[in-house]
Amino acid sequence: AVPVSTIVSKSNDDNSESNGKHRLTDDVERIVQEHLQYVREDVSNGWDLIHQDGEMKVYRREVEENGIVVDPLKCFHTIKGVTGHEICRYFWEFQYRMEWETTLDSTKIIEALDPDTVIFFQLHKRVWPAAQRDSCFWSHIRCISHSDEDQPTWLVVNYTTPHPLAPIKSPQVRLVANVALICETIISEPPLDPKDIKRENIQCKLTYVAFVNPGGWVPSAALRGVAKREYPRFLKRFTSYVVEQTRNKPILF
Ligand code: H13
Repeated sequence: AVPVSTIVSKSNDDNSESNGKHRLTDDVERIVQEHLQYVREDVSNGWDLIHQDGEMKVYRREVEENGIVVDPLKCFHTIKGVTGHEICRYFWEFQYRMEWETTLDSTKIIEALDPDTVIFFQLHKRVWPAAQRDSCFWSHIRCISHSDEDQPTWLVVNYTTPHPLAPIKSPQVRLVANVALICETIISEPPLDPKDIKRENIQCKLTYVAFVNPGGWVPSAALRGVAKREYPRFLKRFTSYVVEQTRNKPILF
């Protein structure tokens, strides 16, 4: 694993000022708060269940903007033996990405804004009948604690942003995305001493939401077919990966 500090140059002009703010602090805050509101909204109205496999449920709403499919997606899953922090950590960290991502040709960090917020540039595999896509987005990880007794909520947000180190070079097409992974940890029959909690007593309740605009026209049916196949595949592969990786490691709360 390569530490972030060795692959990016930190502290640009408007980064990491003395108050701990950076040029995207307000955007990150706004989008995080939007996701925390949105995650509470249920899927009983207007959402189609497009995939179910055990605890995993994938819903989507069919939406087009100027003839382009931008279907919002909302997935729920429960994973035994891992915490929300572990799930979010493996999703956010650069060094694990290519081990679970099957839809990417490459990923790199082009800037670190603070210890919890980095900017990624990614090249996506050409999976649909159209040009290859790239993406450039800030990625932020956060822990929200509610009280001393309750387990905190962990979340990661990926949100498209422009960057001078990642200009759009035609004919390259850029994906526009607003994605969040939000996790809670459930502890069953908690022992008196928190140190005695075992993996068999924990599970993670995961919500994954995605708004992705393909950045240009793609045949609707093909795109919806790809999404219906790839999101469940991602959820299954990624969560199994985290279970495997953490199995014999101390629990990261
Ligand atoms: O969330 C996933 N991967 C993230 C880490 O690589 C990056 C993702 C993102 C995508 C695009 C732009 C910015 C960020 O958050 C897992 C993604 C699984 C993708 C399944 C493929 C769906 C195909 C639908 C394509 C719609 C255009």
